[in-house]
Amino acid sequence: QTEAALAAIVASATLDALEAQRLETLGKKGWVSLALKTLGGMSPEERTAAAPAIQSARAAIAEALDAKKAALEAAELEAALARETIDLTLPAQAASKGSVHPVSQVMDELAEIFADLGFAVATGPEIEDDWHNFTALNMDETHPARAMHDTFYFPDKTVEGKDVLLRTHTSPVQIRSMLDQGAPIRIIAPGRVYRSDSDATHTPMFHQVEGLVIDKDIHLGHLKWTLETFFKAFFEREDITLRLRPSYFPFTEPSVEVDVGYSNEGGRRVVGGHGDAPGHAWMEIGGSGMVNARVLAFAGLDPAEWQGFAFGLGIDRIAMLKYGMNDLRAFFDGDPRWLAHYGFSP
Ligand code: FA5
Repeated sequence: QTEAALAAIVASATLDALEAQRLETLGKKGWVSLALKTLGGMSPEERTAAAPAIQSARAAIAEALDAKKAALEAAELEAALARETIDLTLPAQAASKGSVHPVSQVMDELAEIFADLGFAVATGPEIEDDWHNFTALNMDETHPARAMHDTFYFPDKTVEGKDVLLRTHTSPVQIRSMLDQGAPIRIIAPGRVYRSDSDATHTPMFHQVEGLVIDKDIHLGHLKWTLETFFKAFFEREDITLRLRPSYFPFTEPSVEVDVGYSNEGGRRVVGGHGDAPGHAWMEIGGSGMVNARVLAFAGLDPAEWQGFAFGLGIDRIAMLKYGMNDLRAFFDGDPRWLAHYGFSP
């Protein structure tokens, strides 16, 4: 029986066939294992007589199984290597890599510049409630400015009795920051905002960066210095000129719109110089002002003790200015040729 088993092992052509042989001999119910078990029930004399034959059969079979297994595995490896030969002369497939999007690039840059000025980055939810997006910013239910925001509402959805919407600006982060951390505050809040609006200079999703400074004795001069210092660093030019134009926002008083001087060079807008100088003009890039006392009160701060300024800039607009792009919608087409044209390829 041992001879037959050894022959069958040697004849096994595959690892599966070999495993079947192992089960038949040394497996739990294999005949060798069963024979070994019978030794326990024998008298000492019988055992001395029978044991050596069974032990040597077991050893011979185990050895044969090991040797055949090694041989079969080696053969399998050889076959696999032969099958998987790589033809190094074939041309490689071109792999295209992604790159950082201009908007992300600008967000990183502005966070870095404001970090140097001592500003931390704050965030808030893109799905906002009516109270943070409007009411606490001094726009109650009947305020006409609400209509100007072209808001995307979630129909039939309320949270704690408040309507739910996609935030129309980053200003609700002002409220959240004041409520969360109290004063003093020095933060920027870059992020996505949504309005149902679309043409060459408006897209339904765009990006803003909010700025908020709350402290004692803060005035408009601090706002102008902060924005000027930021734009000089961002556009890497010393001749940046800002114009603060009187305006109206319910959440700031006084309110100013921020324009930056630029010139047209070969159809491309180049930031720099005084907007009233020959060949120059002003471009609006955002809103700002001193935080309205009513907003401070909504956010739990005493207006007699604290005041501050806030601004909200269109990130897509400043990215267009920096890279000389002219159609805002192209930002969101994801066309790698457009990105490569403006130098955004790896
Ligand atoms: C606001 O959103 C105010 N929250 C800004 C603010 C913050 C004022 C803090 C005072 C204090 P406005 O709607 O003007 O304001 O938008 C600000 C900027 O976002 C605009 O100047 C423009 O650069 C950009 N912007 C507005 N709508 C769009 C749009 N549809 N697509 C791209 N950019 C836009």
